[in-house]
Amino acid sequence: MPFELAPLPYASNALEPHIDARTMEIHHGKHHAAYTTNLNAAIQGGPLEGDSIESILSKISSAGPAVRNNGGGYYNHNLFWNCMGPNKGGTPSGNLARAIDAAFGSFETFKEEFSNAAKTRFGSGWAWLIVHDGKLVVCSSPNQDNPLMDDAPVKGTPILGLDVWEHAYYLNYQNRRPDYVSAFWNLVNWDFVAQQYLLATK
Ligand code: MN3
Repeated sequence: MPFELAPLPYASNALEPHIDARTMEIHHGKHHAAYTTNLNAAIQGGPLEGDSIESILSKISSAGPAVRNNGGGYYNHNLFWNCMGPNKGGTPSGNLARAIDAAFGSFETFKEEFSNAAKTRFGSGWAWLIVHDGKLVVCSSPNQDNPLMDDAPVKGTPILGLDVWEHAYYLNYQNRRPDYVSAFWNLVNWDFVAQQYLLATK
């Protein structure tokens, strides 16, 4: 079964005014679609065909750049769309909130650390909140790399991701990545992130 592009979990204009509909349409319908198509082409007929995306990423060091870039792009955007939603934002609750306090001291400190990771990632890449050995860690990665890759400098299971490629924000924010990062906090679907935290710590 080839990988398929899942529809966005909300309308393309649902994240306005924080992320505009045109950006979402191009980002999902062109960029994410291309990663999906190109991943399928890159693994077709090879030893990775039929593997789960997590399994492919866990042995990415022995795959070529087409599998790395498109496999990362496929996985990262699936997570990213689900990490956001209309009328979200606010703060996490329950076990996730306690884990954030334990790891960072407070939610505000966590937000600052994650925002800094997003703002200071040079060029194209991602900021992450991951579970590493049962603990929460903030990190970032270049290009479409992610912490599930076996050769990542910081490894773990991503539970929240923010795309800081220019294609994610340039139409609306141009060079103002910090404004886009600030706006992201109005969109975070903490229920989804809490589910991912539960799965990653089971
Ligand atoms: Mn992107």
